[in-house]
Amino acid sequence: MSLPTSLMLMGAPGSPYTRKMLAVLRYRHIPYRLLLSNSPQLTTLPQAKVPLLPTFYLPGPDGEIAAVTDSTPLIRRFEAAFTGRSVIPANPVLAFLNDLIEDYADEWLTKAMFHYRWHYADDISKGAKILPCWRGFSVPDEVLAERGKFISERQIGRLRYVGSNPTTAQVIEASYVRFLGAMEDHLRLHPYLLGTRPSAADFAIYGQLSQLAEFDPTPMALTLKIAPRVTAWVGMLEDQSGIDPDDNGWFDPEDPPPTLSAILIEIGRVYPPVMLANAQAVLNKSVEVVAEVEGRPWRQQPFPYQAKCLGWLRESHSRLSGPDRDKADAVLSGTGCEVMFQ
Ligand SMILES: N[C@@H](CCC(=O)N[C@@H](CS)C(=O)NCC(=O)O)C(=O)O
Repeated sequence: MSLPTSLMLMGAPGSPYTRKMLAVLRYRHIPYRLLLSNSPQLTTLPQAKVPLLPTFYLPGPDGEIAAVTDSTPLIRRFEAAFTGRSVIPANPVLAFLNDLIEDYADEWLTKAMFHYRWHYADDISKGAKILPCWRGFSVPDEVLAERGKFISERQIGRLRYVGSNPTTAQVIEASYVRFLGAMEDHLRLHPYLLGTRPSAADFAIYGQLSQLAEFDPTPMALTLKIAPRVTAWVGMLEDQSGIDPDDNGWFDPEDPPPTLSAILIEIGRVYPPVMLANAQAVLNKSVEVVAEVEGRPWRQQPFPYQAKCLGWLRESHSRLSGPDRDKADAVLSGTGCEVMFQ
């Protein structure tokens, strides 16, 4: 079933995955209509089985409108449905690296986003004031305050899902600081992660940073202090509609710039140990994921969805032809990421 020329989605400005998708749609020149969660139009639309932001309303094989979530497969679906201005590199090795970095952003960097928002008093206070407004602010102050209290208490209770706890807080924060350093170094020389044109990986990182660098006061101040280019980049990535991408605008995966390798090394320090231990815990039906990150203990509740993410990444790796897999393995060799594909 072909997609309508204008896409309808529900989302919110405070949702990193909504921001990821909106930026992709703008860059790709795909028209859309964004509904906030208090839109009356939602009463006529189906609900997703797992209600997540963003939710897209797309025709299924029978032509019926279905509620569809999950940004990563949606980006791939839109690649097939709308031509030009692709966010997936044509080169299969680079496309694999794009998958890996996109997943790191969606599944690891989001830990920093969630942690900073619901750990520090200033951030909790801003979240509790502003997030309920995006579901309607023309209500009495007491109603907004009540909704803010409800949201913040629920989200603080969910910190355990991303693994933010007294044992891991320092690991999450140190990894965010190192990521900022690596990203700043990269942006000093290159406008995007994988070349002179944006990829899905850029938009995934942008989505998380749209909150970390532009909304939550603690990581916002930190980002500006450590990585002013990153702050500027986030402002820019939001609307890439005027960029004219060049077919030759991707890096040669056989000769990645050292600053990209440094980003992969940072990814390799934190994301593989947790993804591997999580997949094992899900497989064994364990009650807890126990891992070690940067020599420190990591403990969190198992997260079945992230075990699937690891499976998809491994499929992306095994789909490569023999020679391309060798090239991808050469890029990953020594970064720490290779352990996920052995
Ligand atoms: N894997 C999903 C993740 C989406 C997601 O976790 N969205 C968050 C908001 S950013 C959400 O809806 N959480 C549940 C809630 O807020 O009730 C994607 O890539 O779209």
